[in-house]
Amino acid sequence: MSGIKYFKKIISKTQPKTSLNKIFKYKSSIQKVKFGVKSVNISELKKTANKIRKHIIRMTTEAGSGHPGGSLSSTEIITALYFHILRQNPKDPEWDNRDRFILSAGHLCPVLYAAMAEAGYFPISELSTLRKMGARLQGHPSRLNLPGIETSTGSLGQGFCVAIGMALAGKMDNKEYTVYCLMGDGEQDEGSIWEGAMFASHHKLENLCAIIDYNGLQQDGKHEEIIKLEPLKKKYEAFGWFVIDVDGHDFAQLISAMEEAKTIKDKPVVIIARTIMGKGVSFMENDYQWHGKALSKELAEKALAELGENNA
Ligand SMILES: Cc1ncc(C[n+]2csc(CCOP(=O)(O)OP(=O)(O)O)c2C)c(N)n1
Ligand SMILES: [Mg+2]
Repeated sequence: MSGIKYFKKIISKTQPKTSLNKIFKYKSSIQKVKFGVKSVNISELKKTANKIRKHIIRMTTEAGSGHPGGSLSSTEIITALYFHILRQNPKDPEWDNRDRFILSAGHLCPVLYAAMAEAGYFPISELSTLRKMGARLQGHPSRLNLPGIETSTGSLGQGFCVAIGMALAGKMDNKEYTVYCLMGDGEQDEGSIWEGAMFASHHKLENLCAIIDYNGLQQDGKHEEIIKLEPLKKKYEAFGWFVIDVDGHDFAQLISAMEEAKTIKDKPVVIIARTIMGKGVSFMENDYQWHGKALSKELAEKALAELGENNA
C-alpha cells in the first residue's frame, strides 16, 4: 500500500469524508516534495503566504491599528499549519478529533484571521472588520466571538498554558489530536512559560508541538537589550523538551520539523523558527516600531506594490 493510501486509510477513520480532498489537495500538484506520507506544493504555499501578507497589510491599515510586524514574521509558520499540517475542517470547527491550534501570542491575530479566511472559516470580506466595534475579529482572538478559535488569548504566556492543559486532556482521554501553539520570542519573558515547560515535560506531552516565532524583537526593541533569551535551545532541552531549530521562512524546513515533531515520543517538542519581523516588506523588516503600529494608507500602497511583484 502506498504511503498516501495508508495515510488516507488511517485518516478516514477519524476525519469526516468532506475534508479528505482538502487534506490531499497538494497530491496532484506539479512541484512536489515528499514529507512522510504527504506531498506538499511549496510554490502553492508561497502564493498563499503572499496573499496572507497582503491581507495583513490591508486589514491593519483599514483598522488603523494592530500588530503587522510579528504577523509578517510568522506568516510561513501559520501558512504551513493551516494549509498542510493541521487536521481540521473549517465547516465543522468543533469536530472532536481536530488538531488544536492556539495562538498564544494573541496580538498576532491578523495573520491567523487571514489564514482562517483563506482556509474557508469565514468570508475573506470579513477581514476588513478587524478591530471594529461588534466585529468577530477582535484585536486579540476571542473564543466567544469566532468559531475556530480554541481559546481567547492576548495575555502573553497564558495560551501556552492552556495548550498544555489541552494536550494533557488529550493524552488522558487517548485522543489522536495534536496541540500546536505559536508563541513569540518576547513572550518567553513570561514566568508562566517556564512553569508550563516544566509541567509539559514532566507529563511527557508528546502530543504538544510549540513553535516560537524567533524574530529577535519585541515591543520595545531587541530581546538581548530587554531580557536575554539565549541559549534558548539549551534552556528548553534542560527543561526536558525536544528542540528543532529552523529557518522560519523556509516551508521545507518548517514542514519537515512539524512532521518530525509527530514522531517524537515521551517529550513535548518546540520548534524555534528563526524569522524576520516585517518579512516581505523591505522598509518594515527588522524594525521593532512595526511590532504594534499600522501602516499609513500611503505606506500600505508601497508595501502592497512590493508584495504584488511576486503576486499570488
Ligand atoms: C502578560 C502580558 N504582558 C505584556 C503584554 C503586552 N505585549 C503585547 S506583545 C508584547 C511583546 C511580545 O514580544 P514578541 O512575543 O516577541 O512579539 P513580537 O513583538 O515579535 O510580535 C508585549 C510586551 C501582554 N500582551 N501580555
Ligand atoms: Mg518577537
